[in-house]
Amino acid sequence: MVVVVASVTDGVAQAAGRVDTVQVLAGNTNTTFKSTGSQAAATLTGTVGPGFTIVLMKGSIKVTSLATGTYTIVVNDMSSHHNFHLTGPGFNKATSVPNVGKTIWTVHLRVGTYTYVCDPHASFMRGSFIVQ
Ligand SMILES: [Cu+2]
Repeated sequence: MVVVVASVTDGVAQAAGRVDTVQVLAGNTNTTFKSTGSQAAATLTGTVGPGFTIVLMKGSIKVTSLATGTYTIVVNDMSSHHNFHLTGPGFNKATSVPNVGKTIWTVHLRVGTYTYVCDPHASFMRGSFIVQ
């Protein structure tokens, strides 16, 4: 398992754990993580609620860009009024709105744009990231 704890400060990436490549592009807003196929899937964490917030993180960093590959996504649905719905090339899964709790997905990310929303509030509870 790859455990990544990374922070980016003034363009300097600091990582603890086994990281094959940490590539920092244009400061702290465009960070690409890459892991090799011989390792277990890296873990992303999606969180929706309890308020009107939805986010996908890798460690302490909001995901904006990822390398292709297999990832484990742990979704924490913390509200019976929201859900977490991820769509993109080859993937379309959602948690239910009334249910709360943890859901784990395995996703094979392909080149393209992935978007996550809360379906009842998709106009403003949303985010996206690119896979390249
Ligand atoms: Cu919502």
